[in-house]
Amino acid sequence: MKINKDIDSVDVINIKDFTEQYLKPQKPLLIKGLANHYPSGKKWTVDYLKDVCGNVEVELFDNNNKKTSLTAFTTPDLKMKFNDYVGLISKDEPSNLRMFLFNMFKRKPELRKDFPCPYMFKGILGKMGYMFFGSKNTKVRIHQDIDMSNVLLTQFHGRKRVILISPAYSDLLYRLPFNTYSLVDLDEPDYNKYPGLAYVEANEYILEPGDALFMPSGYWHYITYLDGGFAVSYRKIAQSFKMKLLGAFSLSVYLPLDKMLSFLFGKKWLAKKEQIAEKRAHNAMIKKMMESGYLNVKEKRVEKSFYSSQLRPGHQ
Ligand SMILES: O=C(O)CCC(=O)C(=O)O
Repeated sequence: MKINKDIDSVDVINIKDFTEQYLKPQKPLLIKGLANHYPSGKKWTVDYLKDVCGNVEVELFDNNNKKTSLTAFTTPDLKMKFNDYVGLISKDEPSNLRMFLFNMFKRKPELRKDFPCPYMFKGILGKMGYMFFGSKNTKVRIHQDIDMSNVLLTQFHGRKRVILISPAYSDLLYRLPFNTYSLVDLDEPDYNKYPGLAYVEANEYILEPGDALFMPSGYWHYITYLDGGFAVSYRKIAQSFKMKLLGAFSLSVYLPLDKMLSFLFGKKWLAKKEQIAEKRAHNAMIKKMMESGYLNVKEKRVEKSFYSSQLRPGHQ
């Protein structure tokens, strides 16, 4: 896998340039210090949020819950008062509990005044701001957002490493069918099990407090909390008809179907999905090899050992 650290980054950008150069071509962008242009930039310390939201009951996801590897995270593992949760993750020991996609603005609408939807993301989803919290070393598994919307993730406290990968690599990432996540481990890519990863190109971003990352629709993201911290995301409906349709379909058909089949068949259904993902990755690799001249049409049928042992462009 090739990781590109030379990424597009700006301090300020006007709406026209953002739309023409990033939103329309669906190109990721790091906007340094965006939060500092809003009252939240200075105001939103962890203590301030504890004062405002302390009694709110928040929904938490447990990274150690093995059951969630079978399908998408949609049901929280537990609920807790915000103050208790922050107390827990502020301790020195790591915590596996994450606050994920929590609509804090619904519970505390006054917070929205401090950080309204940034100008470049205004639209019908602009009222929905979601909060994410985690402790140091927390990992957010690699996934695409199920509704396929564009995302603007703004960091307020702590640093975060984000690996972004274009949806063009979905097959080579072994995307599970009926789903928007993959079982590959990007920290320790297993090229024998997942040889397609050798063809994947990713961008790496380090978000500092105040920074915002534009993640175009369908972009895969894998996140590591370098420090304990929190962020807020705003969303904007996908640009293309194809992504809009995929988002609507994923939410209304694929997700319920996958949940039902996971409930009925558990690991057997997961194994079937993995088998389909492997087949798709195999076909995508053949295509890549043919495009680069490694293979001609007659050699189209190759053994897995061939590509796993010989072809690792940009392999780290
Ligand atoms: O920052 C996080 O914890 C996760 C963010 C994320 O996955 C998202 O915005 O879709």
